[in-house]
Amino acid sequence: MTRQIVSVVGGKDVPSAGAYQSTNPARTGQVVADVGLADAGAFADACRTAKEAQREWAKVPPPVRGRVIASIGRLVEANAESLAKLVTEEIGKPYAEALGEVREIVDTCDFFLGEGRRLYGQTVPSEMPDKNLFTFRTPVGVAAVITAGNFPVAVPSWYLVPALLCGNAVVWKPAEYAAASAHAMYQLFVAAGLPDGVLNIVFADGDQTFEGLERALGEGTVHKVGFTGSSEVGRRVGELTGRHLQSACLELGGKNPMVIMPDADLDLAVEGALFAGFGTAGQRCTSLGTVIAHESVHAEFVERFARAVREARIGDPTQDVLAGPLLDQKFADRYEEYLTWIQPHHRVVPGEVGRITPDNPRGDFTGDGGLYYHPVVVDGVRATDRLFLEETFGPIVGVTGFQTFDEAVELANLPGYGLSSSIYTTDPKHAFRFREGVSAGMVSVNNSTSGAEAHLPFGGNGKSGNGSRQSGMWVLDQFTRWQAMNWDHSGRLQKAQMDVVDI
Ligand code: UN1
Repeated sequence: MTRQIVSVVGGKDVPSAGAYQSTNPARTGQVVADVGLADAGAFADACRTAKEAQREWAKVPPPVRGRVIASIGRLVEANAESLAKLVTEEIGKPYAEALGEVREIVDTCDFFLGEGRRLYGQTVPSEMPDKNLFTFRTPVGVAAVITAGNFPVAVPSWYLVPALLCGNAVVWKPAEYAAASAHAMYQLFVAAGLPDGVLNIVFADGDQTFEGLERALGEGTVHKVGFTGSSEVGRRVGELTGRHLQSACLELGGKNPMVIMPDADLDLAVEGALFAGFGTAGQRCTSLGTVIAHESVHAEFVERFARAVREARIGDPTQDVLAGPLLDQKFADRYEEYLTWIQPHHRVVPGEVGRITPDNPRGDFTGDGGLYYHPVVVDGVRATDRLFLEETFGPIVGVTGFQTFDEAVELANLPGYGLSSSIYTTDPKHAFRFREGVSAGMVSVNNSTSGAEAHLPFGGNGKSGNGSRQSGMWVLDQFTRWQAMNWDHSGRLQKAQMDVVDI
């Protein structure tokens, strides 16, 4: 039965101004949910409601808020299989991965429930006698969180959990094509004991969201924006928030490089490249963009990589496969455009390109009518090629060669993104030099570019973000602001910088 879902603000369903259908990409045409869309006015109303609710929520002692986070974790854990099944149905993510994604919400809750009992401030020495200085973390207020659908539940939890723990209210705008998964997660969060209005979910298209956000920023009802999505939209979000003197936490695209040194374990590198390039059908922000292989191992690597790609299982995401279909029709359309970036000087391996259909099968798999694509390795990309310079979101990986280590680092940084990166080497010197030289916020050694753990700082530089970090204790700086307090008990006015104590 098709689910009917609408936005929920202050605990109440919001009347819809438009409609959208979220579909199963493994069986095109099968509707997963009828989604009612809100307009800009409803978005701005949600932010006003959130601001009201936030006042009371901020008064709840942080350890008590931590207990609510603990309940969220336990509820998500108890419902992990049904939530993961829904993620698989709605975006075609293989079930084992979807379950891992749900696990990541639980990990995030486990990490932050204890933060409710810490959320430390500091005592700081004063330059004057009989005076004490302190710092406190204060909530920012209302966070508008806008998320993509490739990680429809885990990545939103990176924002929602710390934001709520820190005493903020949230208006969450998930991707429409993953609306049912987001709505199911929202219901688990509120069932754990969040008061009405503290967490609100709004489904809206991009234009209405921008307009609503602009209104809310103008009215002073949004104080932080968390955004995960493309660099292009992230730039617009950053401009908008900046114009209103608010800040955004931006987690954007990547062109994540993998450097293969001559001393690398090639089988391990192939395994890492296969998972990073074609796991999640190449639709992670941390997916592998280009392999940069030393000339002495380049040909051998490509041969082994092509063999592994040929043997990889692509198909029904409810089964044990490396990858299922692309997320949604709009991603399939964009992916077909990336395929036009392939040039005559490129060598495409294993060979088949494009959508998997009865006319263009992959072995005996004919595509089941879903948005399945052949995984493509493009060897011989040049540093000036579009395929080398721009993010592609889907199952396509470029390969290029290098001679010196410095050249490899330069190539890794050239596209101007800086999210994830990886080096395969058995020499610690090269691993640490790579870390120093690469512009990425995340560096893997002998491991895939994707698959970061939930308690490390996650985020990028350059076109991948504005330097903000999600996850772990570092994200607290996004959802709290430091407040400084001084308390003078000398009984007289002591003037800083003027009443200097001499020794
Ligand atoms: C994303 O695609 O937006 O590190 C996030 C990873 C995952 C998160 C990806 N844990 O690959």
